[in-house]
Amino acid sequence: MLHDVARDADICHILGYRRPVAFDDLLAGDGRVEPRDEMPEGYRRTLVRQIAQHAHSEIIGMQPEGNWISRAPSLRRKAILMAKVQDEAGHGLYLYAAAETLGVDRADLLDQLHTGRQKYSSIFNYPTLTWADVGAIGWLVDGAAIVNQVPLCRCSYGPYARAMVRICKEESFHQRQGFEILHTLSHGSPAQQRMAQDAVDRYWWPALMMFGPPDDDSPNSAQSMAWGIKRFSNDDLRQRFVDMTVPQAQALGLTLPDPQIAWNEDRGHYDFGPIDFTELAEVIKGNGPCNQQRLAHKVQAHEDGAWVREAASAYAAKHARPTEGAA
Ligand code: FAQ
Repeated sequence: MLHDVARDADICHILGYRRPVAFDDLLAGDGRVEPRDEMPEGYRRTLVRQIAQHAHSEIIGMQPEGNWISRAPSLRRKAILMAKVQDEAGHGLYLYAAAETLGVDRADLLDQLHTGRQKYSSIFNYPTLTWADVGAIGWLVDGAAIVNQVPLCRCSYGPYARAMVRICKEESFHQRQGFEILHTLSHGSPAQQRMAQDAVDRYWWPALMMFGPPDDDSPNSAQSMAWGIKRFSNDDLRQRFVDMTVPQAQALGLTLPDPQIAWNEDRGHYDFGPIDFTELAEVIKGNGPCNQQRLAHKVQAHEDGAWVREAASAYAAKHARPTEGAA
């Protein structure tokens, strides 16, 4: 019965109309909440917070890899990296559009990012020191992003869930290109092997922190899971990422910088060592190695792009369709 409610709701959405369905019934039937549905204010605010943070991450996340576009080791690598960085911009745009369906203004979200009132993912506050870091970001950071984001394709909020479907397909390509870069380096000269290992050594722990604080310390998780925004807890997703990544590291011939990683037959999972969550807290507070640089660069790019926004607005006004009754 509840599943019928959900299926009807989805069919109505596809046909472009929607019978009102009570919020609790939609959630109970695993249906999708759509922008015009009534929703609790806390649900709306939580979505705006998460989607905006996610959008900001995609946009700021262009910087560490963008840093290597001009220095990619071949034309092929350069073309692939440019396409990837462009994909991240696209992801940011889908996500800002999804946030706008909740009645917020994109300019306001950007202002909140630029003034430090909204967050972006901690991982983008680490520097990309060598070409191998581009591989490590693709393999580990996009790998972690996929594990976190595939369940978001089933998020209870329709526009966010639908945006995630395409984003996840693209992240999957990104993850493979990172793996391929590291595979090439780890099967190359001793210097290339060292470069690949060093990148993995530096990115492993920050990648694990991307999943957020431990469940006991995660103020938003319980409510977000009850609302069907998050489908799995931070720790469950982190474990899933470790389980997926350990065999891939073996295939690459690289070592993960954690001597405590070991298969636990009883749990059916890999054990791993303690994460230094004080580092995550410091990076979130703004004290990571690149926080200031990332934000300053973003603000500067926004200011430099003012003329583009003005030109686009002037063009739109000039070509606006006349409204009914206008001369
Ligand atoms: N960094 O109660 P929770 C990408 C904050 S992937 C910074 O557990 P929640 C792809 C959290 O906001 C990266 N802040 O929070 C790419 C909250 O603060 P608030 C982006 C963090 O929301 C690849 C507080 O700590 N992905 O961009 C972090 O339930 C390569 C308490 O935490 C997403 O955003 C962190 N790591 O769970 C692009 C995915 N962790 O707002 C370019 C969607 C926690 O209460 C290149 N988001 N915080 O003041 C999510 O799944 C969730 O928001 C979590 C956090 C899991 C990140």
